[in-house]
Amino acid sequence: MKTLAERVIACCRELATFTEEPGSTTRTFLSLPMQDVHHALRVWMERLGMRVSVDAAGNLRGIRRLCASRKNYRQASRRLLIASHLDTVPNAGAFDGILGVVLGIALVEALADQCPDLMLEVIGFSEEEGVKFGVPFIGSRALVGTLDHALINSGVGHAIRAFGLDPADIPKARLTPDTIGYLEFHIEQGPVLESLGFPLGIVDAIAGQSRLMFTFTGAANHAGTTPMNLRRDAIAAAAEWIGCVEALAGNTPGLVATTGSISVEPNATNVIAGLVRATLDIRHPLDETREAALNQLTTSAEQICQRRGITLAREQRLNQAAVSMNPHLTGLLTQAVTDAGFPIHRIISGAGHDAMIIAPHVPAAMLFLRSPGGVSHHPDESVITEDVAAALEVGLKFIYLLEAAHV
Ligand code: HGY
Ligand code: MN
Ligand code: MN
Repeated sequence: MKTLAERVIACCRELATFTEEPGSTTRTFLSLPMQDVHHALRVWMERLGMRVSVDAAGNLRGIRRLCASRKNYRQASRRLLIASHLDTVPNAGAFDGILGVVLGIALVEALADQCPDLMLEVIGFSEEEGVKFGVPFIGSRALVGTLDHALINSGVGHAIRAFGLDPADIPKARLTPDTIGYLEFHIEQGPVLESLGFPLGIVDAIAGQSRLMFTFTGAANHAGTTPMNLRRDAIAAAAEWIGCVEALAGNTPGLVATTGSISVEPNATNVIAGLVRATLDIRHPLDETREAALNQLTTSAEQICQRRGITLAREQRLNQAAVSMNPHLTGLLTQAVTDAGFPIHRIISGAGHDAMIIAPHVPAAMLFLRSPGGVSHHPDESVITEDVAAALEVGLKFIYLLEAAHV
């Protein structure tokens, strides 16, 4: 299994070179480098006898239906999805998302001429991070029918057509009734497994998250002639609010809140800023805590703006509830980890994943691999070969436990 694990890592690292930004890894929704990723994975999947397609949301889909070694092998009547995302954040690492897709294909190869009575479908989702349009989970939402028309009629539809696909076909991407389970392998993207010295973690739930844009509109003016008490400085207002964001999250156990992007107009040294757009990404395992914190930060922004004569606008871009993984499937995954001889650690994911979109519709389970240095969304993101081999071993055991279980 170690050789296959080495090939998985080498494949992820090669795919990381398919990028919009030479010298770093940036691959957004249906960008040109995504064509290269599709081609590379299609070659591998077709060599394994998988039937490969790209659905209208740009998801790459490979199905293993038949089994060469069993001539009278009837087509499996139950389908297991093994999936994750192919897009990345800007200046990303080589494993976030893509590792889960490549591991799915490697599992099909590891099965070789074995014939579990399960159809395996490996899916590489087209968009999970939400970088290009500020809206995440476009690929997986197509499977559960929550891609709204406003989104499709916006730039998303244009990008789909530019990729050679037809948005009118998106309904054909929906989950099929024979789907009995969803399994997502993913790097932990945090320090917990490394701190324990464990290769793998079993996800119990994925924290809920809200993503918003706050716009602070003041008055641009001359930096040299405008007295301090006569200013409506948008940067000063946003900066005061961002301090509140950090303070609230620092004082609320389990809450994380981030302003990851900020833009300024007119953005000149000698001009008082007239407008600031600041994003907010806020997450917590409990929805009521996240929502209460978001309300408190909205009130803080309103109070700061009123005092400073600034106009505030707030645009919600994502309001994703926390999602628990399926207890039965997670139990099988736990059994598979135990049978493979690895320690068990149950974990809540602070990062969002496609599994949270699929889980309300299909029993879903997630297996984390250790993130050395706890680093992710960064070029230093990595995995350990032995952990990848462990994930493959667990994946094979999980497939047979699922086949045997009455789901
Ligand atoms: O941002 C996240 O939670 C994930 O990396 N998409
Ligand atoms: Mn990510
Ligand atoms: Mn991810």
